[in-house]
Amino acid sequence: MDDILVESRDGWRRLILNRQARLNAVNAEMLTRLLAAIDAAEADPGCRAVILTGAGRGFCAGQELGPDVTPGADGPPDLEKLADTHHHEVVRRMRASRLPFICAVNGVAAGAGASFALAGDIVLAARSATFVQAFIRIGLVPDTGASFFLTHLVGDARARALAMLGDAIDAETAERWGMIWKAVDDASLGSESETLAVRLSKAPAEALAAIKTMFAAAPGNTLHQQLDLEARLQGQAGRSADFAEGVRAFQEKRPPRFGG
Ligand code: T3D
Repeated sequence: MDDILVESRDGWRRLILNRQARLNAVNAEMLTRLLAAIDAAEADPGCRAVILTGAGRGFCAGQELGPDVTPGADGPPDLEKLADTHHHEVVRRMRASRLPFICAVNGVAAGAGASFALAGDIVLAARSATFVQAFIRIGLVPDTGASFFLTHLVGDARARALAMLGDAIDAETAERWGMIWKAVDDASLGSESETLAVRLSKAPAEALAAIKTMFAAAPGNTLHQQLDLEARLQGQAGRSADFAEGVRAFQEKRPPRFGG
């Protein structure tokens, strides 16, 4: 199957959702292949950053409204199991990964597709892209982390309205609301996301992984707990070869060459 395309570059990979006729809506088999692609990137010591994007005019239209979720003779589908073993596993692995994930949202991101986009560490979106909490339109509730991401990114008032109304918002609104890092011209999404991937692939990898760890912990921590965590992770960073190189490069007035 070619519904998950993987492009390997020097220091980074691009994972492309590729079911263009359905705006890259996902099903269990496709998500299994996406999970395998994430694992392969994680296992490759030469890979230091990942871009997740969609082919064609959509980023991802969420769960495929097809056989996986259509009530049949056996009764309704088990969405709890499907979410837990597939959609939610993608978010768990993106967030637990040592690798920085750049989501390059090239078009509509709906339902779980919007959640995959927001699970990225840095989210760029083409100006023509839209984000739709489509769940309510079909009688479902936000999942794949949507209620968590939205609450933290845009605040309770906007999160509730987006979830309850299911209205689409455009990339510039998403940027203004702090839901994403940046809206960029459609034509430059590819090059801007690649520039970021190259930059992150040359950044201190251990420090990037530690930043992921501390931001993952922050929402559940008190200030004092977070200070303790920051001290521990800073201690770890302070023992790294990248820190030694960073200080040396500063003193020698040259660009650092991080290899950690
Ligand atoms: O267990 C679990 O947790 C399950 C997981 C649930 C999480 C979810 O993701 S629930 C939400 C599922 N997704 C949706 O409800 C979105 C459905 N799609 C739409 O509402 C619209 O397609 C969009 C707003 C995304 C885009 O609209 P538009 O007008 O730009 O495109 P379109 O014409 O509607 O779609 C183009 C084609 O893609 C079309 O096929 P056709 O008619 O040309 O043959 C359409 O049927 C297909 N498509 C779009 N989304 C899906 C889809 N096919 C199957 N499943 C889809 N989700």
